[in-house]
Amino acid sequence: MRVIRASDTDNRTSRPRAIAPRGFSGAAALCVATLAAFGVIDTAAANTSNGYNLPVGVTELSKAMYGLHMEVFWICVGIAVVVFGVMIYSLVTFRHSKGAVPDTTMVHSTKVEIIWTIIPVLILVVMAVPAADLILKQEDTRNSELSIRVTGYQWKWQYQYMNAGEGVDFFSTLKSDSNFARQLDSGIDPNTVPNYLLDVDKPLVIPSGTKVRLLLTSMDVIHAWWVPDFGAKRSAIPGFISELWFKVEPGKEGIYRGQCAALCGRDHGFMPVVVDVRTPDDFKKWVEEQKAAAKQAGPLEPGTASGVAPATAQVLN
Ligand SMILES: [Cu+2]
Repeated sequence: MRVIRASDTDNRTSRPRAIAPRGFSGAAALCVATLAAFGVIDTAAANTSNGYNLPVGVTELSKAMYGLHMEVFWICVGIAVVVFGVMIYSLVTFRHSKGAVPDTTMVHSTKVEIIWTIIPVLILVVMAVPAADLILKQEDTRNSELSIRVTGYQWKWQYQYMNAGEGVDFFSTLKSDSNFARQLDSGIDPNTVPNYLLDVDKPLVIPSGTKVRLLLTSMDVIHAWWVPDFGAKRSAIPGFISELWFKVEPGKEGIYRGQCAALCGRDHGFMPVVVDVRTPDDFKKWVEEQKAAAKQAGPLEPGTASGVAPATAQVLN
């Protein structure tokens, strides 16, 4: 049985996509991961994670998160090298077959206990200070230039613009080609569907170089809005409004993809997030187009979002 929602219209943008190709071969991905881990290549331009590490992303926050993550990673590597180094050296050098005799003088040593307490505390402090600083930065939604209310539904997103985009209001649902291919016995090979389950009929459009604040809530169950390349992930909880902000660097315009990150029911895997980042001028034009289209469509019934057909479903056998 196939269900086609009336809002499943094809709204494919002809703009170039910044996403890395899917179906990356294992060896190539491993090379990229290795090179990226050592900072030899800049994976930020590729839009997605290489599958082995966090994506560097395209926002100030995502880059700071990546930096902190790598800092902690290298501290862990350092600890592992020291601990395993001492362990392996001791096992080899002082092995029984070489006539080693257990040292009975170090059964208890206050000096050693103080040292092995202070060193881990210092390491934790070294990691906690930048982590706390970054958390505070993440929560600081002051001076945002564009606010958008994001409401999660089973299983789609609604975007309602404020500030410069006031009046723009639409739903974003799984794109029809993915929706057809996902149906049981559809006969469609998902590998032939571009951006399978990661594409929508109408993406969220935002300007680059602008501090965008999302006000997240939900109309039914807990959802989570997540775009890895923005370093942005937050729960959308019914009855609550949570905030999230990001600022995409100028020059990083393109399509960015994410998913609902909270298990929100049967079709949890079918409510992707797609963000189309445009230059501020292109964004202004887009807002004007949306407003003109809404005007042309005439007054809306209360509670209906503009730019979207009524949420009726047509059932095909
Ligand atoms: Cu969800």
